[in-house]
Amino acid sequence: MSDSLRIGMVCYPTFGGSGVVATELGKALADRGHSVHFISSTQPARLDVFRENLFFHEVSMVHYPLFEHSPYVLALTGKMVEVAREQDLDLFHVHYAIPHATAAHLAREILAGQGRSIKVLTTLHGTDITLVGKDANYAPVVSFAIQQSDAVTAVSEFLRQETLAHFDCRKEIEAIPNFVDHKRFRPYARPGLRKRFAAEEEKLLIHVSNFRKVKRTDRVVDWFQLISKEVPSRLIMVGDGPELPRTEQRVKEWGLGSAVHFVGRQDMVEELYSISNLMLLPSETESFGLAALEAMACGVPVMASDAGGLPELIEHGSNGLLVSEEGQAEGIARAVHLLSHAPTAAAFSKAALAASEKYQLSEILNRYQALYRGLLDN
Ligand code: GMT
Repeated sequence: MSDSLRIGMVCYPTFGGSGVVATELGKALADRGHSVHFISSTQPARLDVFRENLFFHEVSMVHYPLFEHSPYVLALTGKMVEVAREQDLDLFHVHYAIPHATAAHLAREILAGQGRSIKVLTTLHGTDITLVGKDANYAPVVSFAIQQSDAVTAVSEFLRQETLAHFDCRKEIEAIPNFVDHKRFRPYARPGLRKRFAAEEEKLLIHVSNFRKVKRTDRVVDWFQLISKEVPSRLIMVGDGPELPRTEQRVKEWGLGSAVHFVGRQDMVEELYSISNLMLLPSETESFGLAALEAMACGVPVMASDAGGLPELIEHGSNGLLVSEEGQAEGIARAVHLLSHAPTAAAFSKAALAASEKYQLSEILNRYQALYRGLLDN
C-alpha cells in the first residue's frame, strides 16, 4: 500500500455540520498528500477545489416524468462507482448514514462484481441516528448499512451509545470527536465590527445553526428575551433554514425588534463569535455541537441544553452552562450573572478556549488516518 491514499469523501454539501466536518477533514488529508475526491450533489460550502489533491465530482440527477421523486441514492451510487474506477479509489468515507452508507454498500457490491475491492467507512453524525434514522421506514436500512460498512465511527460517545441502543448494528463503533481549526477559530475581533451590532454597554449574544426544528430557534429568542430584561443586550442570529419565519415571528411577538439581528448564512462566522459574549444553543438534541466548539475556540462560552453529546464538550459552571428542561429559570439566572460579572465572564471565556484545545485537527486526523490504514491492511 502506498503512503498516500485515494479517498472518496461523500457528504451533504450544505452548511450543516456533517458537511463541514467532511470538508475540513478532506482539506487536511489533501494537505498531507492524500488524494481526496468529494462526491456530492453540489460543491460543499467550505471546499476549495483549487487546493492541491482536492477534487469535486458532482452527482447529476436524472429527471424522468415517471418519477415523482428522483432516486438520488441511485445517481449517487453510479457516480461513486464511476469515480472509484476512474480514480482507482482505496476507500469511501461517507458522512451521515442516510443515504450515503447505503449508496456506499451498493457501489462496493457493483465494484466487487467488476473485480475491484474498496473499503467503506461510515461516520454517523447525529440525526441520521437520533431522529430521522429512527423512522420506521429508514431504521432497518440504516441498521443494514451500518452492518455492511467496514468500519463505523460516531462523533461522540453519546452517539455511539445511541446507535448501539437503537439499531441492530452488530458492529464495533469508534467514537472520534469533531475538531476545530484553531488557526481560523480564535479570538480575533475585527476593529469596528462589534459597534455595528451593539452599543459599548450592551452584551452581545449569538446563535448559529441551520434553523431546523431540532435547533429550537424559538427558544433562543425566549432565552434572549429573559436575559435582555436583566442585562442590556443584543442577539445575532446566523444561518438560515425552515424555522426562520417562525423565529422572526417570535421576535415580533416579544417586541424585540431591533435588538435581534438576522444576518443569514455567513462564511466569516469566527469574526461574529469573536465579538460575542455568549452563545445560545437550546437544541432538542445535539450529537456533538460543532458550532459550540467553534464558538468556544473563539473564547465564547455556550449556554446549551443538557442534551446529547453537549455535556462531553461543555462543563457546566466552568466553561459554559448546561440547561435541563426543568432548570430553565436557573439557567437564565446563571447567564445573567455571567454576563454582568466581568471576572466570571473572563474565567468562563478562558476555560472555553482551553476546553476547545482538546479538539485539535491534527490529532483527529491521525485517528482517521490510522483507521483508513487499518482497513486497508486487512
Ligand atoms: O445530524 C444532523 O442534524 C445533521 C448534522 C449536520 O449535517 O448538520 O449535524 C450533526 O452533525 C454535526 C457534525 O458532526 C454535529 O456537530 C451536530 O451536533 C449534529 N446535529 C445534531 O445532532 C442535531
